[in-house]
Amino acid sequence: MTSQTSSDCLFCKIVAGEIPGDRVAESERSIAFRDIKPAAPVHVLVVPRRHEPTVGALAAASDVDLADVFRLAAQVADQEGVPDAYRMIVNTGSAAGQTVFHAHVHVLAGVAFTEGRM
Ligand code: D5M
Repeated sequence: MTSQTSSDCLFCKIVAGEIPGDRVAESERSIAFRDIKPAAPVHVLVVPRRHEPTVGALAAASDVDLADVFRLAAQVADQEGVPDAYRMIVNTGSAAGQTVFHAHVHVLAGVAFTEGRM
């Protein structure tokens, strides 16, 4: 099911085209757009069209939508010319830095990832 939305959700509004997003890729189930506050030269958010508050909730709700988000994220890395030099980040919960409660994966590239694993 891909039609679930939340009327007060920012990313649902970008999915619906009600507010602008700098889209770089999309699939039947997911869209990818540039982060409005980029933390790296490449900083794209990949979100399911379906509204779920976290990636964990998405995983519990739909294997297909979860897989599609990660497939599109890898496609974005290819398109951006960094197929083997990118990082995916998922924040879950405000204590971990999540600010938008619609599942999303950050795709980051273009910086030297020299600091350990976090
Ligand atoms: O990441 C949420 C991210 O969403 C954060 O990096 C800013 C970004 N953001 C917020 N509003 C917009 C719009 N309108 N377009 C594009 N990107 C946006 P989190 O993991 O929840 O901290």
